[in-house]
Amino acid sequence: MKLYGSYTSPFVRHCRIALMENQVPFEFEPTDYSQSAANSPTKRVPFLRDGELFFTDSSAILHHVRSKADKSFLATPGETELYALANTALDTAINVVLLEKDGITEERSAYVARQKSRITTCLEALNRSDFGFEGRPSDAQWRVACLLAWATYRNRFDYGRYNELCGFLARVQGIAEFQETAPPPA
Ligand SMILES: N[C@@H](CCC(=O)N[C@@H](CS)C(=O)NCC(=O)O)C(=O)O
Repeated sequence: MKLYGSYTSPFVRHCRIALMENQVPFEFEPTDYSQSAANSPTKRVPFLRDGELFFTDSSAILHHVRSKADKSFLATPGETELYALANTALDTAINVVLLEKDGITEERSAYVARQKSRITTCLEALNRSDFGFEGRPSDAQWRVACLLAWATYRNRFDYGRYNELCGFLARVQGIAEFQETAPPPA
């Protein structure tokens, strides 16, 4: 099994965490923009090859990895909702970064302003969620952890006022797989 990605992508990080948690042996292939454009129809990372199987999105990869270990992926509608909220915030935040790199800021684009406001409302909703876990975080909780750690790493939105989120992240920081998949110093 080969996972293609970067050490800085939060989507890739979540997949690496799941592979480590479930002790699924895999090779990691560092993949840049031009390689992802050439090798995946989404032109994004992660993507994963497992024999004849090919997955082009972290959610499909996670589902595959959990299934291989006889574990469920997003077991309840509530977990799916939490995962979707975190995923929307993450996808939106990355979109804003990439547009800003091209000079398209909220001052120039009403849609970028809407995207930024979407991140805030998603964080508010996430902060009202339940972050209790025993043993291992769920995939929805892992996605939230990857989102928050990415925001810190890339110096993006400030979530310091969201106590539930901060408390949860502090607890997750102690887990070996989260520490081992931390992005390299910027
Ligand atoms: N929905 C995708 C999102 C993946 C994604 O946005 N990856 C970013 C890196 S963090 C990427 O490759 N972006 C390149 C681009 O947008 O062209 C997933 O869950 O795998």
